[in-house]
Amino acid sequence: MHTHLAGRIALVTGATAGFGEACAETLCRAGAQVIAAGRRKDRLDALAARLGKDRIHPLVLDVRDRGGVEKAVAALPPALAAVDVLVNNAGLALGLEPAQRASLDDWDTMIATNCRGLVTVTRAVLPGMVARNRGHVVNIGSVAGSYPYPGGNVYGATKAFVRQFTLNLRSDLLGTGVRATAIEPGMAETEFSLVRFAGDAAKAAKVYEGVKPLSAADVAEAVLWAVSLPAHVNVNAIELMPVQQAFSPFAIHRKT
Ligand code: NDP
Ligand code: 8X3
Repeated sequence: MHTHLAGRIALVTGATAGFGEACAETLCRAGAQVIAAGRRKDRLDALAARLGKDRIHPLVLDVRDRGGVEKAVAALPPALAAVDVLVNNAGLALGLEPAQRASLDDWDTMIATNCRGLVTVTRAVLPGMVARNRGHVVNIGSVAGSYPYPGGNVYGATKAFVRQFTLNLRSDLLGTGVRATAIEPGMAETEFSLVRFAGDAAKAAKVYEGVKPLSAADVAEAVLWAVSLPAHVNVNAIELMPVQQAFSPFAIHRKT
């Protein structure tokens, strides 16, 4: 166990699974106190039981609930209120249908979670960071925010939002000691595909067939690196992919 984050407080959203859970564990093992947020209380409690109730503070939170987020951040115990690292990770993809067939409800949920939820938590935590002149906002984007693919429509667009919001944060935070980083992973095996395909485990497993995808721990390692650099260094963005993933050529539809 390293201890270089000792004394630092991290708030991780979506800490009940995948990247968020791995980030909570990695930051905790590096010495931080972690506020682990998510909707599934049983999983947060299990995380606290595993890593230590004095190290992990479970926070049941739906990032789409603006009032709930504002109240929860304002009500953090004084010892945990000065958040140093915010990992805005909560998010999801729903469906892989072309835009003309996709569900508008799914689109709404992705926008509400990946965009509105992310800015709501950021807006609640940021004033304290600026007042203390220290802090780091780490936003989990995706390669889907930079490269289009069929069926990526609104999901990819929400992640492009995450990338641009992160860069715009950098502009607004200039002159403060507060940092902002976008982490943009490619294919990673978590519960992501299970959620995308509404619990269809066979369809989700197919996504990773014959591939060694990124793991949640790989992504957490990138987050740890970015937040561990000296205070004068800002990593704007990290894009990472499995070696077995790359880019398609332009798609051309030819008339026959
Ligand atoms: P998982 O499905 O494994 O984890 C998603 C997490 O987000 C869960 O902890 C879930 O918690 C939480 N979450 C979802 N909706 C809400 C909400 N309304 N309020 C609070 N928490 C919520 O997926 P990943 O770990 O893969 O995904 C994490 C992030 O990484 C997402 O933003 C995703 O878009 C992004 N990403 C994923 C990639 C991949 O290939 N896996 C690649 C690139 C980016 P709960 O349900 O308990 O609330
Ligand atoms: C998750 C990766 O390629 O399924 O953001 O969109 S991808």
